[in-house]
Amino acid sequence: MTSDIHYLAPQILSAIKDSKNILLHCHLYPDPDSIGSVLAMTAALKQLGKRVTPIMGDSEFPEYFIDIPNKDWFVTKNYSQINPEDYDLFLILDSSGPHMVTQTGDVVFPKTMKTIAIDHHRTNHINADINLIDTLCSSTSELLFQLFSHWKIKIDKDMALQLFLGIFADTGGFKYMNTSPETFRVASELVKINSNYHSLAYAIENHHKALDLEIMGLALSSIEKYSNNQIAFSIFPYELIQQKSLSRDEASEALIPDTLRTVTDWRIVASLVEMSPGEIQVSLRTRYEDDYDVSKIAKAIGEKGGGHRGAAGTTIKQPLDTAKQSLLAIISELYSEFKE
Ligand SMILES: [Mn+2]
Repeated sequence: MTSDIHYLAPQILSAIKDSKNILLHCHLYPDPDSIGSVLAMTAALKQLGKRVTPIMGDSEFPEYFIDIPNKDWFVTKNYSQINPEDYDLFLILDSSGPHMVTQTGDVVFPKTMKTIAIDHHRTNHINADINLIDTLCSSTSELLFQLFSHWKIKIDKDMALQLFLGIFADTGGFKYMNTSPETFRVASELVKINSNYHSLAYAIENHHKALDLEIMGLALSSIEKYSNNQIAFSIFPYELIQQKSLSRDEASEALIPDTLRTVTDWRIVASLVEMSPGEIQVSLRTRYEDDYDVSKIAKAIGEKGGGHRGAAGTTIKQPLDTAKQSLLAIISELYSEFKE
């Protein structure tokens, strides 16, 4: 789905101009695209003379990104901790569904609050009042660059850095398939405004704690292979989380799908972490995006599943062994070559 930015940019701008109090949020486990797009949009709205509140959302601000400018603009609250009725406009950035607004409670949008979704996920199902969903865009940050051009917003040094790093992170440093000539053009424009991105770009890709490596090691030593070694899962049971007294954030280091994807023989890989008994977080990858679409697998199996052809995630509410079997069953149902 591609919505027409030429048609929607003026509509979104007039909704902004008509509003008095605007809400922004970061999604769960916010990445540089979530944080960068929210901070750059906050700056743009300030330029337009608007009152805007960016809330941090469900997760804490990631330590590796602490040097990003204006991070103190965030209000450390999630959607359940604010009163949505205080706002007349909610710009929902980089979030494919209500579960990315908050997972701490039901997501209800009051009638008095207009909603606008601005996103690049193919699985977006927010159904806001206005939906600018450009699935050909690498990132929400790239989409905001275009939106700001339509609105004739001046992109300052801080905004340029925020948007560049959002693009950098969502394209895996311009390696993923979502990187287009337009992505490079936008990145080039941003780097002309602020070329001082190197240390933060390095920090995005390299910010482990010693404990992270230990957890990854445990996940790596748990790999199970199926369908003639074409499918591989790493399995991290809740027992290990208890044994090591890991927080949810620490346990999420056991999600190692990108490491699994480095193995050329493995066509589809998944990392399973049992966050609590019967709650399995699943992260899926394929390096063969022409042949497989892991977002289809994620959508078919779990709650709140979604993502991209090469990378997707979901949560399965089943016991660990059942979840594993269901995942294998869905994969072979969608791709008959894996039937054993
Ligand atoms: Mn994104």
